[in-house]
Amino acid sequence: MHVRDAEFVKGVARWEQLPPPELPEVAFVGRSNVGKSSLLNMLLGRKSLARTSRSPGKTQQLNYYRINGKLYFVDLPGYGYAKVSKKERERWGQLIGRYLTERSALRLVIHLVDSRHPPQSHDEDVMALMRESPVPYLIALTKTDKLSGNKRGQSVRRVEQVLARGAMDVPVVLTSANDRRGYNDLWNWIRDVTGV
Ligand SMILES: Nc1nc2c(ncn2[C@@H]2O[C@H](COP(=O)(O)OP(=O)(O)O)[C@@H](O)[C@H]2O)c(=O)[nH]1
Ligand SMILES: [Mg+2]
Repeated sequence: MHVRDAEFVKGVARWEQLPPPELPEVAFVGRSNVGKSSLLNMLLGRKSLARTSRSPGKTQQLNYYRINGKLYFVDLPGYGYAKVSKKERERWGQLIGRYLTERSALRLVIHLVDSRHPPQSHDEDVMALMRESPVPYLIALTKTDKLSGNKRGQSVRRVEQVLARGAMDVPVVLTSANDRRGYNDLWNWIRDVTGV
């Protein structure tokens, strides 16, 4: 995929601030430190786009990036910040929960899970939400360059087992921002669901 243009558009902290649903949206969600910024930059062929928005408090916002004028990448606030108060976490849950299940422009949710660890309780929360959502959903295992071939297979099976408990049949894609693993798979999914 040739990314000619990738620009930060806005940060959204409340439902009313969402842009008009005129472009297809692909959302990225995952615990802080899972490698979300790195994976976004890998997909966009940029060094640091996913860090360049300067709006204050951006970690608690949905950050919209317009790609080639044709689709939005939506970087959801990383959950699992120890510093966020319970009240903020609840607000996070409400906005994100509603976004993931009700947003009409949303075509695909990419949930990042660290390949080195079993899914955490917050990961299972996202899976449970997506079980109730009509939106196509896939799991991207991150940082797979840190694992041997065997361990990569184990990591996929571990996630599949958790998904199977919820009777969920969801694609699991191995990715790495370091060696660009998963680049073609992810773009193929994105192209399929958005038609770009
Ligand atoms: N080995 C390896 N490290 C990674 C990879 N992706 C991210 N990291 C490292 O993980 C840490 C968190 O990455 P970042 O993209 O900022 O995560 P975010 O908090 O989810 O946005 C940084 O130290 C990155 O260098 C990867 O694919 N492989
Ligand atoms: Mg980040």
